[in-house]
Amino acid sequence: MFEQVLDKAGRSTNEQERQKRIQKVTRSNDDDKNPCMKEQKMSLKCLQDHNYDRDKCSIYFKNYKNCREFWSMIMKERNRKGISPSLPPAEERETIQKDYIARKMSWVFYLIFGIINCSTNGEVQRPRGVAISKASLYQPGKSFYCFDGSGKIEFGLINDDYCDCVDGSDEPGTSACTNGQFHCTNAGYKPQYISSAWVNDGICDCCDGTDEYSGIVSCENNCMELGKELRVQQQAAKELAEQGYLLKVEYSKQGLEAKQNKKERLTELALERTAQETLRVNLEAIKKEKEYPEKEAKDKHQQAWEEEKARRAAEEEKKSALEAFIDLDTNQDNQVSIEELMDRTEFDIDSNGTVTPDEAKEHLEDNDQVDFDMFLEKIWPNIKGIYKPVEQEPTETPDEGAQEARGDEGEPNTTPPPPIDFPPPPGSLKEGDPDIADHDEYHPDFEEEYDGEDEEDDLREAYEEEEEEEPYDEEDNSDNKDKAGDNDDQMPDYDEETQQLIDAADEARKNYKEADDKISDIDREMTECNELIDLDLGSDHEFFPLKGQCYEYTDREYTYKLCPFQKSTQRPKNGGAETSLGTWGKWDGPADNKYSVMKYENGQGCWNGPNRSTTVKITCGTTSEVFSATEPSRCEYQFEFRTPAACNKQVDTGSHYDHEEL
Ligand code: MAN
Repeated sequence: MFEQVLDKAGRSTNEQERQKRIQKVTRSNDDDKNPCMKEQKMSLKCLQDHNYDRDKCSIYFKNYKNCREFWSMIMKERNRKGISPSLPPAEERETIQKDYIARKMSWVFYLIFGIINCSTNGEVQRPRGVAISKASLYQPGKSFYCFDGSGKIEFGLINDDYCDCVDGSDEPGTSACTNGQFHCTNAGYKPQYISSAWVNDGICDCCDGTDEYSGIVSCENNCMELGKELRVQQQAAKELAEQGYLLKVEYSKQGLEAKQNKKERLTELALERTAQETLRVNLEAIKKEKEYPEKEAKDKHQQAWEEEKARRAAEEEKKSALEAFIDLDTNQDNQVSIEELMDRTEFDIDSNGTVTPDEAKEHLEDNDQVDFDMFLEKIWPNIKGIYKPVEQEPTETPDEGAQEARGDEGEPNTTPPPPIDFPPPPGSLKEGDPDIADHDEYHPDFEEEYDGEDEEDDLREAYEEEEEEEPYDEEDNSDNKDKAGDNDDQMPDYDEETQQLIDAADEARKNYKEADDKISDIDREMTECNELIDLDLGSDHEFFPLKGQCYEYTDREYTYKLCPFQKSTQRPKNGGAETSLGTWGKWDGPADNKYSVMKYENGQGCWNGPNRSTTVKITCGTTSEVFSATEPSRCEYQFEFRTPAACNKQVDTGSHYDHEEL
C-alpha cells in the first residue's frame, strides 16, 4: 500500500537536499516521541543498502509516511476528545491500532495496518514495479535470476534502465524492456499489471500514478475514488446477488420437488402400465373373439348382396330385351321375324340404306323368326348395341283390349320381380325353419315365373308394374327405401343379427382402443417424466422454473426469443417469419462454471454458411431476462441472459483484488 504513492517529486531532489532530509529523519529517533521509529529505521537501512538511491526505497518512505499520517490522525482525535497525551505512550499503541481496526472494520484500514505490520516485521523489500508475491525473487544483496533463466545479474542492476533478462524480469520498474511487467499496487482499488514499456511514458496508467515517477507528468492518485465507486457498485451487486440467491434457493427447491415428483409419478405410471397392459391383452382377445363372427356375417351379407346385384342386372337385361322385343314385334304375334327387322334401318349391315332379308336373318341367327325366349338368349345380346328403339307416341299403353285382340297363346308372362328380401344372417337359419322356403325364393328364376304365362298383355303389364316396383320391403327396410330409391347399387342395411354381431365387435374394439390409448398416454407421460429427470437443470436443479418460459429481447431490427432448454429464435421487428437460431444443445460453460453458458444448435441454415446457433451467457440477476442479443459472427448469435438461478451465495465483491501487500 505504501509504495503506491511513490514520491515522484523526491526523485528530482539533489543529493544535498536528500542528505538534509535523512538527517532530519535520523533526529527523530526517540521511540516514545516517534511512533514510526521502526518504519524510519527501515527506510534508512534501505538507503544505506542502496547507496542512498532513494528510488530504491520509496516504498519504505511511503510506509513511513502512512505510519506518521495514521498517528497524526490519532493524535488529532485524542486532542479533540481531550485525551492526554495526544500521542499515546509506546506500550498502548498496538492496542490502539487494533481498536481502531475493530472500530472501522474497513478493509482500507485493514490494508494500512497490514502494511504497517509487514513493514514492522521488515518483510517488505522489493524493487519498483514488483508485486509483493514476487518480492522474494528480488533479494537485496543477492544475485537476481531472470525468470526465464536467460541470465543472472547483481541485485544492483535491477531497474537500472538496462534490459538484461530476455523476459524483462530485471526491469519491472523501468521501460528498458518492452516485454516486462510493471505492478501497480493501486491501493484502495484493483492492483494491476501493465506493460513495463508504459513506465514513464507520460501517460498515467496506474490509478496510483506509480508508473509515472520520472516527473514528466504528475499523476493524481485516484485509486481511492475509483475504489469507492467500485465498492458502491460491488455493494449493489452484492445486494442484488443476495436477493437473487434467495430466489435461487426457492428455484432449487421447486426443481428438486419437480424432479422428485416426476420420479414418484414414474413409479406410479410403471405400475399403472403393467395393469393396463394386462387389460389390453384381455380386451384384444375379446376383440378378436367378437370380430370373427362379425366378419363371417358381414362377408355373407356382402356375398348375398353381390348375388342380388347380379340378379338385378339379369332382370334389367331381361327388361330391356322385353322392351325391344315388343318394339320389334310390330305385328304383335309374339315372334320377331325377318320382315320385322327389315323395317329397321339399324340392321342394315352394309349401310346401303336397305335391310335385306339376309341381313335380317343374320341378326336372327339364321332363324326366320324367334320367340321371346330365343330372342332373349341368342338375339338380344348381339343386337342390343345397335338396336334403336322407335320413339313411342304418347298414346294409350297396351290395354286390356289389345290383350284380348292378341289372344292368350304364346305370350310371355312378365310377373314383376319380387321385392328384395335379404336372408337372415348366415347361420341363423336352420333346416326346417319356415323362413328357409322364402329364403330359397330369394333369387327367383325369371323364366320359371313366366312359364305357361305367355300373354303379351301380361308381358306389357308386368313391364309397367316393374317400373313402379319398390326394390325393398317397405316395412322391413323403411330406412333403406330412400337410399335404394336414390341408388339401387347401395348395399342394404345389415339384418338385425349381423348388426348385433357388428355392435358387439364395435364395443370390443372400442374397449380395446381405450386401453391401448391409455397405454399410449402413459408412455407419453413416462417419456416426459424421464426427459425432465434426465435434463440437467443445474447443480441444484435451480434452472427448473425457466423451463417452459420464453424471454424476448428486441433490438433495432429483430425480436430475439430464448425459451430455455427448448429453442432460440429471431423474427424481424416489423413482422415476418420466425427464424430458428437453434434448439437446446448443452451447457457449455468452462469446467469450473459449467452453468454459465448455454448452447442452442442446429438452427435454420445460413445461406452459404453454417446452421444458425446461439451461445447464451448467463449471469446473476434478480429477474430472468435476456438483456443483450448480438451476432458476433454471421449466423452465430450471442445472448446475454440474467437470472436468479445463476446467483451464488459466496459473492465475489472483488474487494480483495489480490492485494498481496496484505
Ligand atoms: C437473416 C438474419 C441475419 C443473418 C442473415 C444471414 O437476415 O438471420 O441475422 O445474418 O439472415 O444471411
